[in-house]
Amino acid sequence: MTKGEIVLGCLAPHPPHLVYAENPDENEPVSEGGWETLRWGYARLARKLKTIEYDAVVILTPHWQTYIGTHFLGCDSFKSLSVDPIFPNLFRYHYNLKVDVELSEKMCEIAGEAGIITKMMRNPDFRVDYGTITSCHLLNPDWDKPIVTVSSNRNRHYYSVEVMNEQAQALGHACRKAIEESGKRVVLIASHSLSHRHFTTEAPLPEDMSREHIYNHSQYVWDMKVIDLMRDGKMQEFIDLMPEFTEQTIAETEGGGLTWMMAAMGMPNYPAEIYGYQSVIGTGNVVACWDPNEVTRELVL
Ligand code: 2X7
Ligand code: FE2
Repeated sequence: MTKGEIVLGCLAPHPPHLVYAENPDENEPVSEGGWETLRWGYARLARKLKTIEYDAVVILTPHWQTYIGTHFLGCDSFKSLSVDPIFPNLFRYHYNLKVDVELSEKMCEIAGEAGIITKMMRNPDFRVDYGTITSCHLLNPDWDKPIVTVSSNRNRHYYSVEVMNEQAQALGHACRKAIEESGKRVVLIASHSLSHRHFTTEAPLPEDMSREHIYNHSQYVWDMKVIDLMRDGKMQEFIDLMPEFTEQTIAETEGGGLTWMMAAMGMPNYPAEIYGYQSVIGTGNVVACWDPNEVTRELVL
């Protein structure tokens, strides 16, 4: 069997606002648009994804939070209505997704062998989190590839960002080994924003773009600093700065997604492709990807 590989890694933020703004058939609420800089960036990355051959998507999301170990989706499919607990006015999405259980089990097994506490989620009525649904919808609205969701263990809350950063790297190494042994071509997704201070009141019309702006200037400066590190291929430096960045901007990196993905990809030292940056209710969001293939890697923005 040929060795499996990670063919792309995407940093894909999941504000439900972006799906709401797209008005897909699956989502009940209707909008007048909004957040185009991010949505158009996503559309461009989704087009790139269509040109890549891959078997499955593996996504780590901070909205599936587990307190004992790391969990992996473990049923062939999940179908339900996902209602965002904070924004039910924006996100009531009918999903029906397929899971690559074989790959999921392999990651669970190899992470377990590495000493990580793991569990397969075998409840067919489990409600898949909106981070998975939003990032996967925006990157592949056709939903024609199986996915695996990996939960976010709450190391950051039990211990510290430093412990999260170490544990997420161990999980990344285990997932890479599992992917290689699986023989599959896999796209990874880290589903989260950067800086994460957000508004506490909603504009009367959520998509009123005259009300949208970053929460404060220091959040913006931090976001630009870490995006520059991505552009410059300095991901080890970013991961080393992760505790400081995460503490100071209350960043959603706290769930471990980016650290996990970078470790799985061998800590890229080549430039990330940047597709767009914009705030959503004050949070900082970048759509970016790491393409290990030099031939297809582009300078996008
Ligand atoms: O979960 C989110 C998020 N991460 C960012 C912005 C808005 C809402 O939900
Ligand atoms: Fe979130």
